[in-house]
Amino acid sequence: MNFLEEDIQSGMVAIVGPPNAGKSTLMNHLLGQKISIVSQKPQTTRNRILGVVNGDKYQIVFLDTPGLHKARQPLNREMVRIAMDSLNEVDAILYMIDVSLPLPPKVEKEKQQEFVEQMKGVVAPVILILNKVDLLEKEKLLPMMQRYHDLYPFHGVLPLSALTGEGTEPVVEELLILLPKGPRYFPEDIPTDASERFLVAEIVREKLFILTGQEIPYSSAVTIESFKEDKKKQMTTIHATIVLERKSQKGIVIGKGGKKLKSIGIAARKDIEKLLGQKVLLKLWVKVRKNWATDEQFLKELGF
Ligand SMILES: Nc1nc2c(ncn2[C@@H]2O[C@H](COP(=O)(O)OP(=O)(O)OP(=O)(O)O)[C@@H](O)[C@H]2O)c(=O)[nH]1
Ligand SMILES: [Mg+2]
Repeated sequence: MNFLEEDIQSGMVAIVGPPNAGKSTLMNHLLGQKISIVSQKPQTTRNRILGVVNGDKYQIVFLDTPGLHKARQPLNREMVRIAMDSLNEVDAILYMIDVSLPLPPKVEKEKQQEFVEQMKGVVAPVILILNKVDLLEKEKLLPMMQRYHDLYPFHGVLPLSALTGEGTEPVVEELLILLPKGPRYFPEDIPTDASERFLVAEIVREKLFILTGQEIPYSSAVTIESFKEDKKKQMTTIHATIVLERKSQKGIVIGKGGKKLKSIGIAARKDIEKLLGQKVLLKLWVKVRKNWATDEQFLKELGF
């Protein structure tokens, strides 16, 4: 080991919490780049997304996870399992909740009890993140912090806004109190372990979450059929398939005269070009695979 690396702290940190709390937004903010997809709809993140943050004397490997919820379908159960498993694989946990919506005391109590259930047997220290304080009346914050403080032996309670960045500096500071000494797990120029193919499929899925409504985002998956870089032309040609559960959904995703699919493709291509740093030709297909979300073989192909 390089002697300069002797004093390095490094460790893994899971970001967990209910769907839509802002977990992916926070990870992207801490990374300073967009790795994890974000939308206004719950259950956007389906896999464990790894993001590496490097400082002069530290490396923090964040695990963004799917939202914890009461899951019935096999896909959702997998999502929750991934999030719950991460709790036992890490050196510290950021448990994040959205505090922008006032909850009736009874509902808040129920959610707190769920939290205590989820933390049973967890040994890693937990920092509670109260997110979206940009939307919260300031005088509500202190009593809320107190109510959570009494709930669990948190290492700390941090109110912040993952969206504006307000209050996020102490996150890394607090984590550095908790993380062990150790070498960097990842080279400093590698922000994630996810493949470009996976990230591209995620970008297309994000546009489906943003641009389609009803059940479509939850009935769709995205697979990459081919990914070819032309080094001379500095251009990548990507063929991706949007997989839907039912025939009736195909028309909705394609839209009148192909308009919807076109807007999904344009929005996705822009982000993919940013990711790959070159021109992209993106071809999208729409396919029906009945009940893919309960098809174990297909779920495996999606990385579950
Ligand atoms: N106003 C405000 N909005 C936020 C903040 N953080 C996240 N959001 C928004 O909340 C929504 C959900 O954010 P995500 O980062 O996708 O939430 P998530 O916890 O990863 O959600 P899942 O992956 O579905 O579990 C998006 O519309 C974000 O822009 C915040 O601090 N303030
Ligand atoms: Mg997410």
